[in-house]
Amino acid sequence: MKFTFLMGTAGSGKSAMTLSLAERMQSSEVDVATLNLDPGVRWLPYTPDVDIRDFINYDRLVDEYKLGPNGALVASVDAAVNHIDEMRSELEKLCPEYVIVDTPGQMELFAYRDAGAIIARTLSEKEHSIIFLADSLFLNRSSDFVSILLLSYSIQTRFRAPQINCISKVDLMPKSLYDKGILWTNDPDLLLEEFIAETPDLKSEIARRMLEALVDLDALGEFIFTSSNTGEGLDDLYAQIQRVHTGGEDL
Ligand SMILES: Nc1nc2c(ncn2[C@@H]2O[C@H](COP(=O)(O)OP(=O)(O)OP(=O)(O)O)[C@@H](O)[C@H]2O)c(=O)[nH]1
Ligand SMILES: [Mg+2]
Repeated sequence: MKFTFLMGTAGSGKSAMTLSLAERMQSSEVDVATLNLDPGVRWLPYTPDVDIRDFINYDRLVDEYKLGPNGALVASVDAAVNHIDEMRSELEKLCPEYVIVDTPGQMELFAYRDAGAIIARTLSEKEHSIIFLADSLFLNRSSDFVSILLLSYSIQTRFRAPQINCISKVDLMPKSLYDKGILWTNDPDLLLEEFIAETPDLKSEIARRMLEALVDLDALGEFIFTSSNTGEGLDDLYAQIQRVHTGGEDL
């Protein structure tokens, strides 16, 4: 079983992508299972094959420990570590080739707490990749996009797994924004030029060094433009998943 974890900012389209990516892979006769790791979610656009909500009762944690919504999510994700074996054995019964994992809306709960990396590593027995979704609205300003690159790189440092970066919801982008996004993701010099022009208060030398470091760290290259609504980019995304899991890269 190979695991790919969908991560991204709140509302970036992780759950919608879980469904559309699973359907895309199934259409190529690939055996795929879905796993929901969001304990607090009320509604999902797909029916997960394995669901953290069957093991953790978010509402009970709220009532029993008088927790607020984020406190209960923190407690839920930490508690999920105790159910890794059960979730793995549920998945093993299905014996899929790939497991697509939907993660909690509040990305920092999963990404920046130890529990997230422990779950990813242990559940997958280290056969995991990350799909990082950046909402297309972050292409409106160069400074927004640079912030997203920093966020994407911070996920790489936390999980140390092969990572595929995607822009999500590209069907919502006007053509001019789409074209600009393609230029930025392919030409760091152009992005730097606009970033410096937009942020004259930042010292341009520091901005240049920051972007250069991101480029050297491979944080910029290869953003796949995707839409769960139209299916754009899903062929590329599937090809990348196959490449990172079978192409001999370190997992
Ligand atoms: N137009 C468009 N809307 C999308 C797309 N993907 C998701 N959405 C919409 O964006 C909203 C959020 O999508 P979700 O899939 O719930 O996003 P999420 O990242 O799972 O959200 P949280 O788990 O709450 O953080 C929903 O209204 C979706 O219908 C897309 O490709 N195109
Ligand atoms: Mg979701």
